[in-house]
Amino acid sequence: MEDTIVKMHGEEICSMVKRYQRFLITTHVRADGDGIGSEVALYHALRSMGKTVCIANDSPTPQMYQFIIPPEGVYIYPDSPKDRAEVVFALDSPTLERLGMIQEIIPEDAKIINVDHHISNEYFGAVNWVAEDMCATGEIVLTLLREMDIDITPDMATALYVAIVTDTGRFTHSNTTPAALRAAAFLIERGARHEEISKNVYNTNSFPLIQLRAGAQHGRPPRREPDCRHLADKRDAGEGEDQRYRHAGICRHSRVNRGGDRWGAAP
Ligand SMILES: [Mn+2]
Repeated sequence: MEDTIVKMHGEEICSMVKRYQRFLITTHVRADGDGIGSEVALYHALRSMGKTVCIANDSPTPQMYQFIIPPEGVYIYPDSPKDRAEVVFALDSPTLERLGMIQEIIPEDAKIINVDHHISNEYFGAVNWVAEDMCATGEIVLTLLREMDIDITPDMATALYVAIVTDTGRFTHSNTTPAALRAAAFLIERGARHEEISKNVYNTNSFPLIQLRAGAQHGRPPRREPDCRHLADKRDAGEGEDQRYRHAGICRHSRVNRGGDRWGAAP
């Protein structure tokens, strides 16, 4: 992304952050690694600036991402913060509707800052930083924090690494750009705990998922749909057995992820 565009967005958001005190951060329904990682990094950054900030989401945090959730926790609808937010950061969400029930708790007079990399983004914010060339919203948030001269701590770096590693499919999707790899390298320099990420996000399987994988190896159809919300947006995929395997990440095929469309190249 061109330096002038980065500067323009950086300055615009920076001046909003300076002007206001109370912030709410949210992401799309069935939050994924990019949405949650981006939220958590921005949360730590705003707190380091002395802001009042909370995260509120439509859907529960999948177990695999719990390890990056700050000790203060996140609100899951209908739980919602008492403080009225002046500014709402909507992260990784192409439309307002994709925020789900969180739309209900956004104060009418709140300014929305829309930060996203989906090609389908509807520019619904008062400020919109939509960068389709970035591999993940986490890459945009990292660029923003660097523009704002935030000292990137190991907690922020870990959250942003989760965002990038999950949205690039562990650096295998077509959005694994040189910039994505540079961002990942920078985050490890800043203390991203990548071994902890691998353990939590990729090497800890739920029992139903293990059963499903075992069944797939022996050519047996899955008996019931596993809870694999974290792996794909089911609304983007069709129905049927193949899809259920696919949700579990079992199918081997080249994946395209342009703006989060991770099943674009499915056979
Ligand atoms: Mn994303």
